[in-house]
Amino acid sequence: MESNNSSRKPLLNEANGSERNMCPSDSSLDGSGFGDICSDYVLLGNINAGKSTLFEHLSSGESNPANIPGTTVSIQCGNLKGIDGKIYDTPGIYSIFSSNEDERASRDILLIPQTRNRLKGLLLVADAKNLKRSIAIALQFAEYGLPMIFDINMIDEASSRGIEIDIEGLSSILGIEVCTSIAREGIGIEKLRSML
Ligand SMILES: Nc1nc2c(ncn2[C@@H]2O[C@H](COP(=O)(O)OP(=O)(O)O)[C@@H](O)[C@H]2O)c(=O)[nH]1
Ligand SMILES: [Mg+2]
Repeated sequence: MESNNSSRKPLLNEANGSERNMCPSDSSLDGSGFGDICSDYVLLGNINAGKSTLFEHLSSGESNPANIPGTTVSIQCGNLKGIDGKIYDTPGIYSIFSSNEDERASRDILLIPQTRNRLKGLLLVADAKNLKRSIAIALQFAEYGLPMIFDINMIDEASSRGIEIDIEGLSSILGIEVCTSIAREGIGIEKLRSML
């Protein structure tokens, strides 16, 4: 992947730009009563990318199911370890356009006022062996106008298959922060936590 094209327009820069569709100064508009505290993150990504494993590392104490109206899907919510705020673990998604209940829940959590008004950003979890699919999802979620962090997980499996990833190049092309992890071994977690 090229990394030296500084004139390239970042694909996702609007997601991390100044026009964030978040933290309304007057939360009474939707009656959520949460104020304008934006501290929470939603883990999103393909199935088996390592979201739940990361959730275990990033959260502390008990997790509880979040209530998403109109769905019986369980989305776990926990407190971020060492940081004020919460983190949500969502079901795997292939596309924001999918209509199955699991994938709808992963989208709807970004829309309902109770959660949306407190979101600081999205944590996209990618399987290093299937980056294209995860980048496609990141591009779709950019539509929500929320800041994103792109974590490339399973780099152990990718490197054992000879897959090399230009992290800086990808970060520059996407216009968002990119980090790597081996969630199963707890590697990369502190770096990721420092980015939240
Ligand atoms: N090799 C490897 N396996 C991982 C890594 N992270 C998670 N796993 C494993 O991948 C499987 C799916 O992980 P999970 O967290 O359930 O994925 P989710 O579907 O995105 O929530 C589990 O067996 C994890 O132990 C990693 O970085 N490397
Ligand atoms: Mg999971």
